Amino acid sequence: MRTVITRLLSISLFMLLLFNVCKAADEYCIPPFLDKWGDPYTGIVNVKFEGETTLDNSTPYDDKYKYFDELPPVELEKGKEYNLSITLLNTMQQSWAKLLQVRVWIDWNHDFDFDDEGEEVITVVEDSTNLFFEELLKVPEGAATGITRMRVYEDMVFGHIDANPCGYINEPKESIGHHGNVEDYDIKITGTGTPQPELTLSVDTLDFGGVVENQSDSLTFDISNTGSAALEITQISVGGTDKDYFSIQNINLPLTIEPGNSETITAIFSPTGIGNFLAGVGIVSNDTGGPGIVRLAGEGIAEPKPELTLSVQELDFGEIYNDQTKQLEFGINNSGNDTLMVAVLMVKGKDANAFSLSGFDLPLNIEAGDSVAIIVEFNPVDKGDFGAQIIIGSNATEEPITLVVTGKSLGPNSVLEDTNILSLSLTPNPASETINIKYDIKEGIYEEIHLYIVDLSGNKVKSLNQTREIAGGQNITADIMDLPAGKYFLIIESGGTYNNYPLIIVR
Ligand SMILES: [Ca+2]
Ligand SMILES: [Ca+2]
Repeated sequence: MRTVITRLLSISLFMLLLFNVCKAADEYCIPPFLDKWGDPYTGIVNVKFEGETTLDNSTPYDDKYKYFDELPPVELEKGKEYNLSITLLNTMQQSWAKLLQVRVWIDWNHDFDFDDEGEEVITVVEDSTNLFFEELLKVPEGAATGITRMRVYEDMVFGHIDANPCGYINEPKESIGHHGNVEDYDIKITGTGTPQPELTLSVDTLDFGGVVENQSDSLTFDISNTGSAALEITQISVGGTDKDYFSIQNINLPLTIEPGNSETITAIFSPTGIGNFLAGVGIVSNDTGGPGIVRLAGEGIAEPKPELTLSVQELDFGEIYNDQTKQLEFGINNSGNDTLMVAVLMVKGKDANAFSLSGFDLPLNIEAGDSVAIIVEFNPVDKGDFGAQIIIGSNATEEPITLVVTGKSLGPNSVLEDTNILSLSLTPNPASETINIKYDIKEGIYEEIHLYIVDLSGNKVKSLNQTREIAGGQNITADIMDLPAGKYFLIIESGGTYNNYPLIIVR
């Protein structure tokens, strides 16, 4: 491991050295003059730069490329303006040969090239027969202090494409200025520049996330002045497609922020609809870098509320006997987007005692999208029709809602009117395969007992037993598979009296 680290370290050091060597070797490109191409028909005969010190250099027109490093550098102060003039000579008399082009580059950031923004300070191309050019040049506030380079270029227009500082664009092998002249000068940049304000924002985007429709939320951001002069803010405004959903808390303008200080701005999102909304805050100031912009994003969402729905419109238990119970279920569903809280769940009405509810505790909380099954039991104590209402009180509705429950009792499963029979039970009922009949006969009865099944029209559909029984308990099991589903009566006949017992057959 140590070896690897040492090797890595060595490589790093080597790269660092190489980098420094390369850096030390940095110098400006020399325009690739090809002497065999053309004669210097035109050229620069004077360059005058009136800086804090003045350059006034007269030269032959035909000196092609020359770096005048023996001359003292022209001193320029950051932020100031200076006049630069160039005088040319053209030995050609033909009209086509009189058109001249001039470019001047200054390596303001001193990175040994002339390619950075603002470094081509003079551009005159194609339409000039002038032999004298001058321009007032402003030294950028951000220029690097120290010695740097200016390159002055001149050539005939005709037959030559646009130049760059190191050759012709797209044709690097062609000599730059091969009917003209290129001159390099040293420039010395001094000064601290004019203090400038600089607007810096604490965020690019304020994302409000979800805000309930017709409610508001606010977020803040800071405008800081990271420059060296007072920042004057003249306008803060909201723009963009959804600007109506956003606003800025009132602030007095113009607003001055001293260097190093900041101001907190409050943005407000007030969705009056549902959906995603985008806008932006634009901040206009004396920072020349353009307005500051903070993007605004937010989503209008529906107000959270529970919504109660029932799985059934009503509950009908149908028909059962008194000594039976029957259970049915219904579901309470929450189809809303907030928790449903059921505080009241009870049976009311004249027959409330015949019904009971189970399967829950109160208060019953049902999360959004969930449902709970409620068990309702019907246990009638008398023959007849029963009706009641299940009352459901919750935070979903102003008034409790009701669910109607009904059921019918066919009466006791075994009631004996025949004085010869003490008791009878018929199970199961409803039945599907077999029925079991138990009955007791009084002491001293010698009548024949007939048991049979009739349909609703009174037709005998099945005979079960016909015997003269002795007193005591009797037990008959009968197959009813051959009878279709429906309502029947079990008839027990004894001594000329008949008793009917409802029988329901289900399939
Ligand atoms: Ca010259
Ligand atoms: Ca540069």
